[in-house]
Amino acid sequence: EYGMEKPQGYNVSFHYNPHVEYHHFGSSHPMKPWRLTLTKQLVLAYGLEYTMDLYEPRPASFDELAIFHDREYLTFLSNVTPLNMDPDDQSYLSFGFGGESNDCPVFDGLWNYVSLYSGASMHAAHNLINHQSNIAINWSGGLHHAKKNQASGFCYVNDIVLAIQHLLTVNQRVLYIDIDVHHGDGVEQAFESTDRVFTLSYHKYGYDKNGYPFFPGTGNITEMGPTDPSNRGKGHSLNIPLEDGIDDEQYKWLFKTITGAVVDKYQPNSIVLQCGADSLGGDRLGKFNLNIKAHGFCVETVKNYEKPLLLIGGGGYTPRNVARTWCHETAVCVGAELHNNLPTHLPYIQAFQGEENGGGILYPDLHNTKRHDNVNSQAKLQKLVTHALENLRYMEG
Ligand code: ZLV
Ligand code: CA
Ligand code: ZN
Repeated sequence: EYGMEKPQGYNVSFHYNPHVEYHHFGSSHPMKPWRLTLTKQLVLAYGLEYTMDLYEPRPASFDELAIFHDREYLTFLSNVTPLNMDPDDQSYLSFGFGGESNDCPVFDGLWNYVSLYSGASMHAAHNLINHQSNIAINWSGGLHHAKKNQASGFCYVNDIVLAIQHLLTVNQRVLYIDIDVHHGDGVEQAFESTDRVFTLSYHKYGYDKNGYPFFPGTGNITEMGPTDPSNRGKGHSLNIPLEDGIDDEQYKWLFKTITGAVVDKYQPNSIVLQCGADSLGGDRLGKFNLNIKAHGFCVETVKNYEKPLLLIGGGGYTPRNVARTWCHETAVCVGAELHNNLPTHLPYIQAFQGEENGGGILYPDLHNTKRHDNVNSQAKLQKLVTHALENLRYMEG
C-alpha cells in the first residue's frame, strides 16, 4: 500500500453511493447488489482510496433520466411497488415487467436504486467533461439492456446511454466497448442512427441444446447497425459473437486486434468501457473461461489509448470474483500492483475463504473451474477478425 501516490496531473475518480448496495432483487435472483459492498471493501482494504478522488454522487432526477427514457415509462417506474403492482396490467407487461422469466422484478426501493446507479454514471461523465478526471469509475452502473421505454435483462434505466449523451455535449465521437458476456443491445439500439457513437460488443452468441438463444439473442457479426446509406449510423456498430469456453490468450488477442483497429479508424474523443464480470470463468450465468488478469488486460489496453475513459460495471454473478475483478481493474487504472494474499484486515473475508481454489487470494485460477469446454477454434476466431475488419469499411471515414 506504499509508494502509490497519485502521479501529478493524472486523476482517477471513483463514483459510488453506498445506498445502492442495500437493494435486493429477490433471494433467487442472480443479480446481487451486495457484490458492490464486497468490491468496495476490497478496494479499501488494499488502500486504493488514497490513490483516487472519491465521490458520493446524488441520485439522478426524473428529468435527468428523461433525457433518454420516455416520461410515461419513468412515471411507471417511479410509482410501482411490490404492493401496488398489477401483473395483469397491460402497461406492466409492455414496460418489460412480469412475463415468464421475471428477469426484471419489482422490488422495494426500485426507483431509488435506478436513480443511484444512474446518478453515479452521469457524475462520472461530468468529471471527464470538466477535466477533473482522466479515468472515472462507477462499478454500480453498466446496465446495458434497458430500452427507452422498457426494462430488460436486469436493467431498468440505461445509465450508459445517459452518460454517453452527457459526453456528446462536448465530444464529437464516443466509443463504447462492452466486455460483459451478454450483447450490449440497449446501447447499440439507442445510438443506431448516429455516427457520433460507435458501439463494440464482445459476447456469447448462439443457441443451447434445447434451441434457446443465449440472452438477448442478438449481436451476430453480420449485425453492424443500419446498412441503409441514408442512415448516419451506418456501420457504427460492431459485434463479436463468441462460443462457450473462450480462454485468456484467445480473448486478449481478439480484444487487442479488433479494439485497436476500431480506435485507429474511428478516432474517438472519449471511451466508455463496460466491464461486466460475467465473462469470467466460474460465473453463475456466463459461459466463458477468462481469468481476472485477462479481463483486466482489456482495461489496461483501453487505458493505454490515453483518451478520457469512463469505466462502468455490468453483469457478474459470482460476487466474490466480481469484487476481485473490479478491485484489480481499479488498481490497473491507478497503476498499482496488488499482492495476491488478501489483506488480513478485510471485512467480509469469509466471502473469499473456503473456496476449492482461490481461498484467501486475489487471483485464483478461474480457468480451472473447467465449467465450459472451449469450442472456439483459432480458425474461427481468425475468420471473425477478418470479418470484423471488413465491417469497419462500411463506416464512412
Ligand atoms: O449481465 O436463469 O434468458 C447486465 C447483464 O447483461 C433470459 N434472461 C430470459 C429470456 C427467457 N429467459 C429466462 C430463462 C431463465 C433461466 C434461469 C435465471 C434464474 C433466475 C433469474 C434470472 C435468470 C436468468 N435470466 C439467466 N439469464 C437470464 C436472461 C437475462 C440475462 C441478463 C444479463 C444482464 C447486467
Ligand atoms: Ca458484451
Ligand atoms: Zn451480462
